[in-house]
Amino acid sequence: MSNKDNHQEPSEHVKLSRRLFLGGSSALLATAAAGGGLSLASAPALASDDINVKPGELDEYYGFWSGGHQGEVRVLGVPSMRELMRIPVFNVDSATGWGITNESKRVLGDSSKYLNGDCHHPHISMTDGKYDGKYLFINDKANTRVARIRLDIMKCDKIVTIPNVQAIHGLRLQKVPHTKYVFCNAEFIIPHPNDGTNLKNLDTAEQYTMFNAVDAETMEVAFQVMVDGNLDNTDACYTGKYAASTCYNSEAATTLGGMMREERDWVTVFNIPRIEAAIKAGDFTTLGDSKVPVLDGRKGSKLTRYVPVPKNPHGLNTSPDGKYFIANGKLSPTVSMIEIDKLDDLFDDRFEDPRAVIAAEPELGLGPLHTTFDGRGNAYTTLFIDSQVVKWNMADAIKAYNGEDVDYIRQKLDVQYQPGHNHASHTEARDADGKWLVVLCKFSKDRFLPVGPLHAENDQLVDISGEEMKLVHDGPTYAEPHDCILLRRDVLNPKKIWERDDAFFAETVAMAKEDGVTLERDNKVIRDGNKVRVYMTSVAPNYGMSEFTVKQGDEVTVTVTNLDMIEDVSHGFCMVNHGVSMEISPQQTSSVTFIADKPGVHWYYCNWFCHALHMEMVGRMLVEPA
Ligand code: RUQ
Ligand code: CUA
Ligand code: CA
Repeated sequence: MSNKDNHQEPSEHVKLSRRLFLGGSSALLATAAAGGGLSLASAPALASDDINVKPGELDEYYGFWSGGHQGEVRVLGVPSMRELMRIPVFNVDSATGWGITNESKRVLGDSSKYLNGDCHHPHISMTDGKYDGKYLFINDKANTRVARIRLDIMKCDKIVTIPNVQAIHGLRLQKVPHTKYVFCNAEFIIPHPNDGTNLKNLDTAEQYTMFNAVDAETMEVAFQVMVDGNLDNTDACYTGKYAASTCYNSEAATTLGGMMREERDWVTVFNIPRIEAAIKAGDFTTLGDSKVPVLDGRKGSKLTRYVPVPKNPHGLNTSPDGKYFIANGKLSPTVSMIEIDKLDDLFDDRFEDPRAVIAAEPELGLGPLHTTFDGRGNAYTTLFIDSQVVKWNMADAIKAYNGEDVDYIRQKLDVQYQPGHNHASHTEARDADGKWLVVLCKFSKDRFLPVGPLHAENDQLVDISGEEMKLVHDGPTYAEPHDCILLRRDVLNPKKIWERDDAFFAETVAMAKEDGVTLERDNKVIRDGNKVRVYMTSVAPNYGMSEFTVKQGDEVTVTVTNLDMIEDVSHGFCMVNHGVSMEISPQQTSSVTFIADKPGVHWYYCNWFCHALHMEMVGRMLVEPA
């Protein structure tokens, strides 16, 4: 690892506590296994007592996993860690036809030309600081997008490309009073304008990146704020007033060495009410063709403050008690606790030292990346280089920072290996419940059967309900779930069959209406020049139409409406040799458009197993030669 060579030397405290702990914790486990020593038997029941979710039983939590550069979102049950569903977003999905159907292409909009994505941070909409289960939002670093998933149907319903910036990385939601804004960081500093005109004099060109806010309901970009340095991860507070982002490239460098030059970078704090007031007052500009208000939050602005923290910080996490923004040091063995109560003062012009908002800066170990919480005053930080999760106590860290002789480290747990994010149940909400911790390890090496040079990630499940963290499960996952979020199952009540008036396919329904077609009844072919629209129903194991005829070169749109009312009876539509396939679940309408470029007979078939006669659910498209 390149940053292994460059990290700061750990202090004696870190080295010592790690050594002691490694020895200590294995001894502890051995005695516990032997039934002796520290009595775990008398402790309250651990969450892991019911990790075995038996056949037919349901999990206690939904887990939403980012699919990383695979581009999708996955739904897992926790604690079983069984994968329940995949929600395609920034990828193309052969099974559901995401990226192929007209309904998905409408959501993807102009960006449907991209076949890749890189999503990291799934977050659930909130009301009054608690998950409301309405939407899940996720970033696409690869093509600078933000997507929204409707959790009632578990489909992506909106995607927006953020203008004027490159690479949306950190993404978090306003928590209070509700998720009005999706805050998202553009990571890379680019010249403005970025049209090639200043390539010859980049050194003197104006260059910056921006903090962005997307309106969670309309999914339009509400504002962009120029900053000094770059932007990595972000989070919002529980007052609705502030968001904070880490910056690892305060140097505004373009090389690895340059980005590690300074001992300190910073956390940029954004004052949301001041930003809104500035927009109201017309105190903004726009860039290029975009109408989005762009505000200047660079140093000296009243919209932002820059709090110096050590070195190349990465994760930014708000503690569920609402008290701290925690910036994770990455190249420093520390995390920096920023006291949110002091931020009003920080924005007062008379406030002199921005470092005075630091409540503590505990040393935790090597490569702290992300922190999560149990709602009982403890924090859990991943140590990438040490391959550990460290449990530490926030109040004790503050005491130690103020000179008291207390050990704030509670436990260090080896994980396998090199953890990035970790995430505890309900940890981003006021009701963090401290039961489960998912540790998303980047490397799995020897933990699974070898499957070639490309290895699975390893998402480990840790029971944190007791005093001691307890590793209970190894979960191989495909590239690369940076992050996940756990939601108690009672918060969600997804639909089991579609409603006919669902907005997801409303546009298709409207187009059928224009053709005089009632989707719930009609099987019809409508010719409109060389455009042919084929409308058919499906009821297991039949399509409403077993044959239709078009001419070579026609643009054919097939719209299928599944009239089945029975839960779980999904049909598919696959036109052989045409790259066409899609899902049509009960009461859903799906459509797909393709060119009938080959004369002859072409079978179509149902590709979701729906009935004993599923194989017989077929039809033929006859294409007359031009
Ligand atoms: S951030 S660990 Cu997007 Cu850490 Cu991936
Ligand atoms: Cu319908 Cu298989
Ligand atoms: Ca730096």
